[in-house]
Amino acid sequence: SHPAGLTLWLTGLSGAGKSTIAALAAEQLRTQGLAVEWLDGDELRRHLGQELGFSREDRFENIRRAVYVANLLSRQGIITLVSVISPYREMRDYARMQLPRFAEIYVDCPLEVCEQRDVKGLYAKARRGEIAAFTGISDPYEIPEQPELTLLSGQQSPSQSTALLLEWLGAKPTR
Ligand code: GGZ
Repeated sequence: SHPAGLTLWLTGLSGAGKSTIAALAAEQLRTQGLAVEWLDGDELRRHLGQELGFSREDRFENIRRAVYVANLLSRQGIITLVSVISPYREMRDYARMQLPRFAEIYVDCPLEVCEQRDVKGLYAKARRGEIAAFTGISDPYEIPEQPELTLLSGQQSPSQSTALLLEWLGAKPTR
């Protein structure tokens, strides 16, 4: 089936590899001549959510905005990758309900691995109590119950995860 207008919703912990996989997938899909956009949590917050923090309410508002933009893109037939923690089932179900074509991709990396990698030093800060309500440490992450696809990013490289995502998409994997 053709992936036009599909929203690929990448959910998972901070440091699980959502952004890296989304970036690689976007690049490869573009190479195949497909129209692709990528909405990243960090970027969304910088441009459309400067006032938002990480309370449950603010996270929901962040997701609501992401869904709004993804919807506009989807209506134009654009494949949209969305990489946001989206820690609550309710918000992912909201996205699923709002978007015409939706796939929940669980970027599954054990907390211990994310914390060991700690690319941005956020886990260390969270452990020291310098970041309140940090997902996985002092704030919940509700594991997806029936994702369309799970990528085991704790035990495989970002390019392996991306290849599996593209294979699942039925797109011709490129290297
Ligand atoms: C979780 C936080 C927090 C807290 C800052 N909890 O890995 P990153 O650093 O670069 O991306 C994370 C990003 C999370 O934004 P999202 O928009 O994806 O979250 S949500 O879907 O819940 O709205 C992380 C950083 O912001 N960050 N403080 N307290 N992640």
